[in-house]
Amino acid sequence: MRILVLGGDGYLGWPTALHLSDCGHEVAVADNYARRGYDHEMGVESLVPIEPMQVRLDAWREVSGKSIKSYYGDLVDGEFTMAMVADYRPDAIVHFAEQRAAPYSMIDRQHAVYTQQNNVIGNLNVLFAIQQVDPEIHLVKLGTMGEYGTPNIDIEEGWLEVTHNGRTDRMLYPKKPGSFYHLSKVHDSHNIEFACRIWGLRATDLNQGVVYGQETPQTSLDTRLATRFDYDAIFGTVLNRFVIQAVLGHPLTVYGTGGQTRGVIDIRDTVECIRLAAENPADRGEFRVFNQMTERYSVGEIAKIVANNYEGPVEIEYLDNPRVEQGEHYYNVKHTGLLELGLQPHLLSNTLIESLFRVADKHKDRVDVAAMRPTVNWREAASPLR
Ligand code: NAD
Ligand code: USQ
Repeated sequence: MRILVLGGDGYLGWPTALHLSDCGHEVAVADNYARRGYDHEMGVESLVPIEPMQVRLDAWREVSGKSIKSYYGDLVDGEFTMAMVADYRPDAIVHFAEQRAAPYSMIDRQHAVYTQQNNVIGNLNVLFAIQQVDPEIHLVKLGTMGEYGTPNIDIEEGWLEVTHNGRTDRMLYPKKPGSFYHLSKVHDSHNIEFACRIWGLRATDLNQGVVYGQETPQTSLDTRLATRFDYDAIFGTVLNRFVIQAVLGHPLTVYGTGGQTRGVIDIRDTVECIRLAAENPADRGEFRVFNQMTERYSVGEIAKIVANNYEGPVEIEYLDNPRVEQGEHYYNVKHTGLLELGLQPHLLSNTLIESLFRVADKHKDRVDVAAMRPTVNWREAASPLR
């Protein structure tokens, strides 16, 4: 298949492009390198050094003998998006290219507005490009488990059968997201479902949980193929952060009681889920939703797993939660769709955590310690940046 990976320079987009290429697909990546720009804005860098796109592509050609095409541009520019889709003519578009950090979207008005404009308009431009270039193209869109929030009922895969006053309908599952970023994903989901309904597009919305890990079989073939590894309080995700904190001998920063529970997934499963979704497309007119997570843990449990697996002493610090989220809640998620397509999950294991400790230890001198502490508070309209 010909697959266009939007956001192909990112933490997940780059290893996905390599995995798809390794599996024999024709792959192109597109990016505007906004993520590298947020690093400059925040004054931090990926813990693991990452190469410019051209070096990455040359290294992949050298190592695998396979070429990946690259487009440089901003999805918010509708003409660029349309021209790229018309030029590449993919069978599937995998869409990772959004501002993805909840804390970044909660810094102040400008960051909230940027996040929603970038994400919602970029996604709309992708929908229009598919409709105009070829409605057969399958859109595989990265959503998030955080779209649902933590409702006091079971979470289904995207849809809910509702009986109200004696009548029944199949409705999009009601959403209760926890940041302006997570809200942008809800808006995207509604726009995609609408496009499937009116234009007969085919789309898969992957509501992914928090990703952990840094290496995939392809990225570990050569240091030039490494993907980014964020640890700062804005872009770093919880398990990755805890691993680095343990290695530095810093306390693990659990927000609130640590009772908040999330779905999680290994980066090696992320790339495989994308392959499975792309190779098994949704039907024309179908808005298909999968909950892309393999296990659930509370934040407190994640901290204990990391602490118990580290060779040295680890302290856990319970901070006032800078976010507004439920500390204790019901959480029961259906996530069978990808398993039915053949996913064989890598569950959180000692081996994985050991490999993460190794990666963190190798690069620990690159850590900007001040960037570890949370600076963005959900209750304030504008928290000062460091
Ligand atoms: P990332 O920030 O590392 O990668 C996103 C990439 O998209 C970046 O390279 C960025 O430059 C690019 N991009 C952003 N806006 C763009 C635009 N307008 N035009 C072109 N390129 C643009 O993020 P990631 O961690 O790889 O996440 C990828 C996707 O997966 C996101 O949509 C995110 O919401 C979703 N997701 C991530 C996680 C996680 O834990 N990392 C979990 C669930 C869902
Ligand atoms: N948390 C801590 N301590 C920390 C960092 C985080 O206790 O040092 C807690 C947060 O309060 C939250 C949980 O850990 O309850 C997860 O936080 P996170 O920063 O790891 O993840 P989140 O903000 O939810 O966002 C990440 C990705 C985002 C993706 C989302 C999946 O950045 O792109 O959409 O995970 S999900 O959480 O399922 O919505």
